Amino acid sequence: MAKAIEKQELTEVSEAQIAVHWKEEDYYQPSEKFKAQANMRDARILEKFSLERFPDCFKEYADQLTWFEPYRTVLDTSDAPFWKWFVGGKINASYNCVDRHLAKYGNKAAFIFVPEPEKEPDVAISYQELYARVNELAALLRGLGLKAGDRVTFHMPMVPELPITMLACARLGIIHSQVFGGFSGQACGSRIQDSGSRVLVTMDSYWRNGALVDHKANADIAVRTAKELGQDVDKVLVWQRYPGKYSAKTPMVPGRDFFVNDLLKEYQGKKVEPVALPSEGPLFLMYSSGTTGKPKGAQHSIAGYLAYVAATSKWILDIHPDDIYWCMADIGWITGHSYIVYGPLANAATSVLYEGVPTFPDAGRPWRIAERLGVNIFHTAPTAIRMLRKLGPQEPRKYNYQFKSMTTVGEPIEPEAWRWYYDEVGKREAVITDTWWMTETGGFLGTTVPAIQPMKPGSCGPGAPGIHPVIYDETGAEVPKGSGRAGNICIRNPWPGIMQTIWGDRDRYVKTYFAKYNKNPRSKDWRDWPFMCGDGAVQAADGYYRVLGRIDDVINVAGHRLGTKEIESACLTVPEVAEAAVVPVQDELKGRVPEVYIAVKPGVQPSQDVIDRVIKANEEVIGKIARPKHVYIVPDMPKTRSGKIMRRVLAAISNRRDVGDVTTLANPDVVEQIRTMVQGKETVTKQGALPEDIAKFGEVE
Ligand code: 6R9
Repeated sequence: MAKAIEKQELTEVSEAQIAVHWKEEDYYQPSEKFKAQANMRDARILEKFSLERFPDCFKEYADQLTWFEPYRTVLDTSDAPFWKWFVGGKINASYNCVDRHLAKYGNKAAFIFVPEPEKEPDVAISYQELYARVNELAALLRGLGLKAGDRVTFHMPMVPELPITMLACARLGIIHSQVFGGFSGQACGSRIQDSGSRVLVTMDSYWRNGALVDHKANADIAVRTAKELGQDVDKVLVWQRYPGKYSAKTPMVPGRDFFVNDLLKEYQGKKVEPVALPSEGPLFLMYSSGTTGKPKGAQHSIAGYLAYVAATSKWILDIHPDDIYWCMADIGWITGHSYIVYGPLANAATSVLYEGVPTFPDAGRPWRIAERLGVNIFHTAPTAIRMLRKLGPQEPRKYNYQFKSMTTVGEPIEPEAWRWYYDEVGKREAVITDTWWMTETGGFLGTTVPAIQPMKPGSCGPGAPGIHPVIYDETGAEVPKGSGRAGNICIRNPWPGIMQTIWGDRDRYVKTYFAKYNKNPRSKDWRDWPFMCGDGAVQAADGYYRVLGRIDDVINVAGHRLGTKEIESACLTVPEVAEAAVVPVQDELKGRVPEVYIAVKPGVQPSQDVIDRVIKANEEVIGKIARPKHVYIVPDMPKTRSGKIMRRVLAAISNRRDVGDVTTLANPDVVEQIRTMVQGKETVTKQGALPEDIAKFGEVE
């Protein structure tokens, strides 16, 4: 019986795989003006980075950095698939992002901090000042006994103290782990535990949508959660949003909590030599959602990572030292690490750091900032583009700024939103790079090289230089380009920015990213280890990829990955809940949002109170970002005869689609009950196939 069901599910998969049709979009060419000034104008770059030249082609990336000792081996594959890049070298990321720029760019702004309240002035931090502040903080951290290889967790908002703390850690080889400031204290606590951090760095408060948030409260929850999980935190270092003043209501815990600004008094003017660290030493951890509820810490290296983000910042984002570059992401996500801090700073750029919400106090805010600061490179996510378009479609016209280059990242962008970005925001002059990549990959995988390859709305483009994607079907056969068929996009070769491992879990690393398409687990040849990205994609005849979304149980909400297992276990913390299933729902602004189905325990009456507590549980365990759009209490979950919840059926219902054939389920009747509950008595089924990521949802276990 189980066999029959499996077979049926398999047939459905392949049908869904074929059902990807979209109109071919026209190309857009970069302007002559852009081409004339671009960092990368040499069309031979693609040939230079062909597979035949791999891995030596990446020497050019290593050349972007200043080395204390040169490396000996470009790529060491002896512990496949745990790749080691630029082995034998000694290097320091803080030195490469700060010290080496002092002679030429000391007085130039490294960061321009824009506070959310519009009446607060911008704060420019020169490379010289950044150097002083990073050194003092490194001295402080060293004074606390921290050293290379220790982990420190941050739960910081978007303020200059965040990159300063990152660079101070990097100076000493301390592995930083920044948890997105909008995540809850509990989410932070579980990441503290996983990384084994004994120190938490936070800030008392920050501005968000017009309110000063008491953020210190989250630190107390984080420390408590970590302790419950078995990890003690000895010290909480608290930055002050307004130095010298405490802006939170939550009391400081004596002996545990310290104001960084107080401690720093002892370290004024102190200098710390950047430690010469091995290339493959870890630089940071970035936690990301996967198919299980357990946090997954992507471990990134010093040299490979930094070389990769430095080179891609230069050639893809086209950052020159005299550009004013603004990436409106949060440093708490990989985009911010790579393309607000490390990549731009390695290129001696001026990087704008905005504290708040893009639409605060109105949809003209980003364009006012761009005009005032002379921003000429702009980088954001489709969600922000959609939001700004909806609230102020003509706002950009009112402001006198001019971008030369723009980027979109984080989720697929629909051609219509792309065109608004191009016409209105970029004023038909700026090039757009649609950069497709993920936490695990450190930097871009799919993108055009903007002066060389034309843009195509909705497609990220081909592989970035030296990145050789391939699409495999479920059986491991290559899906030919131009076939219109979707499959699992993988990268044939390693690249310097790839994560080193999942922190503390080598097996999970191999299983998650390689096991499916690796045929020989003992092989030391990189050709045997294609990297499975976790996305579905199609490749057009011209070689451009269109990324369809996640193929695993990860929901991409406004460009941020949320694990369904994490959401489901948050729901289960409400004692009345017996079972929970979460599915992605298409959303006009955020791309996807989670919708939750719960079954209550016997004897419990379904009530609004239970629903409210489920919503609250999600906000507490994960953060407001995980707030479900709806919570439905259902009489029973649709299940296979082996007892597996059919999330795909729920996803179809939530997305107003036909549920298909459910006769093989253990309880087919419940499907119609749930459908009526959600869609109403009349069938309101939408036309058209479900997007691939939703159609396939729930098939990976
Ligand atoms: C950088 C980042 C990764 C997931 C990824 C994919 C989606 C990212 C995209 C895109 C289509 C793009 N994604 N960029 N989808 N086009 N340009 O976002 O990292 O937070 O780990 O998310 O985001 O599904 O797998 P991360």
